[in-house]
Parts: sequence; structure tokens; C-alpha cells
Amino acid sequence: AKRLEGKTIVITGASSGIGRSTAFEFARTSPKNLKLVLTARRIDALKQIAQDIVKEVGDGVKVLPVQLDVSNPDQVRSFVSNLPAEFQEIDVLVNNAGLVKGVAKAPEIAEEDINVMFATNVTGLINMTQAVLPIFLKRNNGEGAGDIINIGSIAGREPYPGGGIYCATKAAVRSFTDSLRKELISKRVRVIGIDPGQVETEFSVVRFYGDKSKADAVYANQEPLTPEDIAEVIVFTASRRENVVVADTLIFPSHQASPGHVHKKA
Ligand code: NDP
Ligand code: 8X3
Repeated sequence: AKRLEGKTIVITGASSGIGRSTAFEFARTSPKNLKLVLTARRIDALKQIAQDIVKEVGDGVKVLPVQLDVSNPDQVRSFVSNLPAEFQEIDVLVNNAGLVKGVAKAPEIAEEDINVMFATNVTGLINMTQAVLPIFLKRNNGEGAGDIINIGSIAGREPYPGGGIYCATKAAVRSFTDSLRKELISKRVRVIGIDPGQVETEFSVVRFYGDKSKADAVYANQEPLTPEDIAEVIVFTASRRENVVVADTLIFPSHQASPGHVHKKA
């Protein structure tokens, strides 16, 4: 917890699922002196989460909800300069915003779905990284200059039918993460990749365009991870000793060993 004290943490996609849980987990781990910038498109949800965090841990954590669509390059470009000065010295960027649309195979994938997945999961993540990195590089003082924590997926390692575009976006995240770590080798910036397996969030609801019953069927007779499970790993990586880079993590629930290798309860 001490290692997080005084830090400013930006989380994208904090209105739901893994991002939301990560906000709570950072606040619980370092309740005395922390600044959280919570971003997503649904600002009302962010405001509620900000209130709930302060209600739970007290006002030692300053929480700023900011509406931000990571797929909009103009919004990303002005994001840092629009922050109040006391939130601009970012220490940790959690690139978590992401989504999947549909289960169509190549001939049928809608152009709009292709574009939104790449614009959010890939270009959005890259643009956010470019927006925040100058702050880290200016800080280059021989100590920890900052953390970039990119949320990939098992889907980026093992593509599956019906996930061609989503899997390609997550493979791109993995590739960008690994080259970034090499580019920043001398800069004391930790570049951390986290690849979850199956986690029950709004992910499948979004995949099935809001059809909750189809989403629920994905997890039937299984025991998926909770978003808190991934949040704990994210906060663990950010709270290691500065010289420790948890570069690459793959996290499954007990019944899963790949996207398709899943043990269902009888
Ligand atoms: P959720 O759908 O619950 O959360 C996704 C978050 O991303 C929401 O807060 C959403 O906020 C945000 N988001 C989506 N599009 C944008 C955008 N254009 N700009 C800003 N924020 C956006 O799903 P998860 O918590 O599961 O997903 C989080 C990450 O984890 C994603 O990158 C996903 O690919 C990854 N992941 C998920 C797995 C799973 O099984 N659930 C497994 C492996 C990886 P809003 O709609 O308010 O903008
Ligand atoms: C989510 C995991 O395998 O459902 O990233 O696509 S999977």
C-alpha cells in the first residue's frame, strides 16, 4: 500500500467490469493518499462509482470522473491538458477500455463492428499511451517513472472462430505492449501486460448487442472469474517494488485452459 501512496492512477473503461473493480481495489489498497481518474463514455456511472468509493474508503482517495471515448482521437489528445492540475502528474495508466461485438465469421462481420473494435481496443489504447507517456519520460529521474498496464486477453494468444477481429485486436495489444517494453528499456517505465481468460462482466452483453440471455448462456455451468479477481492482479503488479516488472500474466478460472478448452459442470 505504501508503494502506491501519493500516486495518480488513470483507468480507462472504469464504468463497468474489470475497470470498475480496479478502481475500488486501488482505493482499498491505498486509502490514505491516492488520486484516481476514472474514465469511460458513461459519465453517470463513473460519478456513482466515485461516490461509492469515497463512501467506502473515505476522502483520502480523491476520485475524478472524466467522460472520455478512447476511440475519439481528439478527446484523447486533449485529455491530459483538460485535467485539473492536481491530477496531471499521472503515475499509472491502466489501459482497460475494450469491447467485442458479435460472433460473426469473416464473410459476415459488419464493417462497423470491425471499425469499433480496432478503434477502441487498438488505436484507443495506443493513443492513450501516447497521451500519457510524455509525463513519464519527463519524470526520468532514476526512479520509477510510471506504469503502463495493458489489458489484453487469452483471445490475443489463441484466436478462435467467431472472434477473428476481437482476437486480432488483442494480438495487436500484446505486440504493442512487448515492443513498448523494449523501446522504454532505459526509462524506468514498467510496461505490464495482463491477459485474462473468462471473466463475467458486461463483456458478453456488449458482444450480443445487449441480449442478456445470450450473454448469460456463455457462463452457464461454468465458474468464470470475477472482475475483482483481475483487479487484484492489476493492483498487485502496480504495487511491486519499483524494480519488479510483472511483464506478462495469463489468468484463467479453474475450468478453463484456452478459449475453447473449457470444462462444463454436469
Ligand atoms: P465491460 O463491458 O464490463 O467493461 C468495458 C469497459 O470499457 C466499460 O467501462 C466501457 O465503458 C469501456 N469502454 C468501451 N468502449 C469504450 C470507449 N470507446 N471509450 C472508453 N471506454 C470504453 O467488460 P470487461 O470489464 O470485461 O472489459 C475490460 C477489458 O477486459 C476489455 O479490454 C476486454 O477486452 C478485456 N477482457 C475481458 C475478458 C472477459 O472475459 N470479460 C477477458 C479478457 C479480456 P463505457 O461503455 O461507459 O464507455
Ligand atoms: C475475452 C476472452 O475468450 O471470451 O477476452 O474472448 S474470450
